[in-house]
Amino acid sequence: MEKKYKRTLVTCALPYANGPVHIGHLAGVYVPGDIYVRYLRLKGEDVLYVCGSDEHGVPITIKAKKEGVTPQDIVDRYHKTIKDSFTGLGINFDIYSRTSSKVHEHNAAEFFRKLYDDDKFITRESEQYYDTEAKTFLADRYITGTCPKCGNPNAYGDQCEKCGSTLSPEELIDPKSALSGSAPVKKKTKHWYLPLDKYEPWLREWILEQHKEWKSNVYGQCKSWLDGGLQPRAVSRDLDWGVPLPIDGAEGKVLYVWFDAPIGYMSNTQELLPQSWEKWWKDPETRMVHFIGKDNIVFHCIVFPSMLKAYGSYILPDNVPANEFLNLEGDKISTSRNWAVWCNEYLEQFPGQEDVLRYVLCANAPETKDNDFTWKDFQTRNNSELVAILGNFVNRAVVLTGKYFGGKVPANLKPEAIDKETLDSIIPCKEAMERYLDTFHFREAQKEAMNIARIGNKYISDSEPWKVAKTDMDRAASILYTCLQICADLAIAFEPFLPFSSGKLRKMLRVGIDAGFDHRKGEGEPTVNFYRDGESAALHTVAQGESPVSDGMPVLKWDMLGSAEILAAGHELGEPELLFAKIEDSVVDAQVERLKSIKAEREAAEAAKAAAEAAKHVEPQKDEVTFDDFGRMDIRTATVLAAERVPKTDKLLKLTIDTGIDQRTIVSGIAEFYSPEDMVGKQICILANLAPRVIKGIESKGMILMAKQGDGKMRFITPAETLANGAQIS
Ligand code: B3M
Ligand code: ZN
Repeated sequence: MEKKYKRTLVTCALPYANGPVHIGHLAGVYVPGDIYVRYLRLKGEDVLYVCGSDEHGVPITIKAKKEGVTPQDIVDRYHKTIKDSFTGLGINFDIYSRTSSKVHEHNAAEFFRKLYDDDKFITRESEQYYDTEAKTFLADRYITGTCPKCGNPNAYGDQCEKCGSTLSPEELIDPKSALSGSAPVKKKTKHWYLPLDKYEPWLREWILEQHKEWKSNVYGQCKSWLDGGLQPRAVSRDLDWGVPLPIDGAEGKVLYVWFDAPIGYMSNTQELLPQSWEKWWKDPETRMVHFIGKDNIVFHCIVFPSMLKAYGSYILPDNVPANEFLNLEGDKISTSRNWAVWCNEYLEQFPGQEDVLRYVLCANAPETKDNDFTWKDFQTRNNSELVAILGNFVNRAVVLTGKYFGGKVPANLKPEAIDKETLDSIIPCKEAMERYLDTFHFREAQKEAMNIARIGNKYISDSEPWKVAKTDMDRAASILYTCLQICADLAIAFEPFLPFSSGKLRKMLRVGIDAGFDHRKGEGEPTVNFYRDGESAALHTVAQGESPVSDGMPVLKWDMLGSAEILAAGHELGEPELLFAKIEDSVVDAQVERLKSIKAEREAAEAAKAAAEAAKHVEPQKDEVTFDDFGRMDIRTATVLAAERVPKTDKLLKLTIDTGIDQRTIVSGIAEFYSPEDMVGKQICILANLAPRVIKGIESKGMILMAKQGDGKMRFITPAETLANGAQIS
């Protein structure tokens, strides 16, 4: 029997305040977190929902350096951008604070100090990379180099963004300082370490035995970390931006950002509830759930719990439903490459369509594996699901009620079996939604909510009240009475997913919503119910004990979903309005064009950088040859007719070419630079009278002339204009 908790504390990963949030952050962390909180509140549970900006860490100092401003300037700018984005998308935290706050600095220092006084750390002298030009030690993120796992030349000392590997600076190939670009040197420095290895037996028991219910991607990553053997982890850094170590002999050192950031969840809680925060962090009747991305699993399942265990008296996370990564148009989202849909830009370009993005990101959420966002899918889901099913059904039900029954819920004058069968068929959808939402399967839960709209749409299309009304108004009354019950079901079912549209729907139905306890009021027992009035998304609180019904507006609760009657006959409706608008091709084409130009600009910049790089390494000239030596080489133009990879090789292409003299086969080592599709139809230059050779069992007659520059890439040579095949090159 699952333990029943008094309250739930939900945290969302603190976004680094070094840039705006993008759709990958939303899909991975913030939309799922918001859906879950709204659902729990709808069920009347007491939930606290906290987040804030993660304002330390090296990416911020790197950006500040690049822009010639202070780290505080950077975090002030992006803290506001991020906070506004969450508000704009209906991600309604009880508090969204920041780790540069005084409360947090005190908290993080105190947390460290207690572990220090309790002898929970070990110290180590280590050789750290030091930049002799910038005269500073280099934290992991300040070191870039080639990833040993995937060859990404721009990997960081702690992580490769391309393949997601966690790295250490020593693993990087050809490490460089991100400050001066120089090759760093090793220098002795002392740091404090949390001996994670000492917590391994306890972590094995706590995670692998007591939390088998965690998502497989989370459980699996924890298991592989534990099976790999935990190492002591440094909790201090040689940096001047962060929480200074509160001990003597640590001048110039700050807390490692991943030590201080999770304590930020606690600081957020304390800032909001200075008197009662401890019941959220120390009372075993509180359940804590962390919403994060997969690259944060080790910090939330291994490091932070070990810190809490070492400190003592704190609760531990009950679940950490981490999502995988979202890609954009088939490519990894990347802040540095501006390959992203930025939330703040979306809100500017798609006013009133916040829910469309929430819906599409939930529908494509990378819950068990990386997934992809495309603008075409965004348009299709909006037009064929939100507009054509949900919006269309609600609009027909409300407009027809206005037309035939003066905008009031008609009496159920002439019911038929199909009416009750239809309403009863919503109950399995509700039950499925509960199973999915309770286990953090939000994609499937949202599909079930849309199935309720499908049920309504089918019922109204089959029942045709607009025709029945011509001959049997009592039957039309029962049909629309049934439709309006389904509309109320939809206002409940979609509240967690589409808060803006559900608000609009409630305005049309003139109903409120029980969204649980509101901790934004701060201390003491919060107001029990609040609801959104028809006119705004502002939350009204109804004093405790007062009837939750106000102005005749019934208040919806989760357990009313699937009831036989939610809206009584005679209940007055508000004005109909369209919930969603069709998105035209031109709108998404413009977004796709934006990404294409970003990609083109980046590729041009990378090519220019590669060429500049290449220009630095020109191979010395070979030994002299005579004119006669050259005269014996027969160099011709030729065209590639067909191309294929040579099986079991990475580098070879088999090309069928037209030399103007004949058609022949050449095997060439260019497969790592060109695909077969790249080569077909291209005019190339060949050394035609090279003695034939058998390569991997294929007779190769001749050789393609290729240019190789300093970046190591090979490029074939093609005439400035298309020539006849067989043209002699001399
Ligand atoms: N700032 C987010 C990231 O790794 C990181 C989360 C901290 S949660 C305590 O992108
Ligand atoms: Zn890599």
